[in-house]
Amino acid sequence: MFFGKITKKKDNERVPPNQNVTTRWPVLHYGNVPYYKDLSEWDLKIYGMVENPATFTYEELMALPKSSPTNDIHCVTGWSRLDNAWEGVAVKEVVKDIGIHPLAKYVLLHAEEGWTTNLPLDDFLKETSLLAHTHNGQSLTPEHGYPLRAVVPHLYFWKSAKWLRAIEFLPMETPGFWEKNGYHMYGDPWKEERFSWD
Ligand SMILES: Nc1nc2c(c(=O)[nH]1)N[C@H]1C(S)=C(S)[C@@H](COP(=O)(O)O)O[C@H]1N2
Ligand SMILES: [Mo]
Repeated sequence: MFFGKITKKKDNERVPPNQNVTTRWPVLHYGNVPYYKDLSEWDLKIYGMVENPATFTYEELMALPKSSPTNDIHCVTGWSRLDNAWEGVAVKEVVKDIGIHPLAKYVLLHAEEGWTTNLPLDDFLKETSLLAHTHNGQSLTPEHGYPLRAVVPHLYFWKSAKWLRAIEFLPMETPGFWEKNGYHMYGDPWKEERFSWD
């Protein structure tokens, strides 16, 4: 595990409790990094409680209106990284024509190799939720989620699935990979919702 240069927690409003600011960008995940040579083999599926299930090619996603938010990320292991400039497509744009069923209340994000994470629908649909392909002007590296990762900055960073391949809309909350292994179902860094017993 590599945390880079860690500076002492800043006593200001941007850093949640018991987080340390790093200027490096640690790589953290379970499982293998996928290496894509050819994005014609890649797609993003949207399914579950929706009227119009969809499969996007990379090109189709890139044709949607672009967003370039800057935000802070907070990993449950204790590092925070401030002022990340992302480029991608806002979740709101991606789901615009999907026809989300009124009884859909949660989403499960599916990544490569069956890795998953869950979050409430309203959190996923927040203005700030993004599907990102670029970080600080550089295409995401394979280690950080190339070609596409979720960025849900108001929750701990494990909810920001790297190598995103599908979005499933659900009526009930279904724990994802880390949530099944004791991480919190919601994961608010400001309330330190790290583990399910917190
Ligand atoms: N597909 C996938 N996405 C994942 C993970 C993972 O194991 N697999 N780990 C999460 C965790 S715990 C963190 S802290 C961030 C780390 O992202 P980074 O490696 O780009 O810093 O990715 C999240 N997204
Ligand atoms: Mo994490």
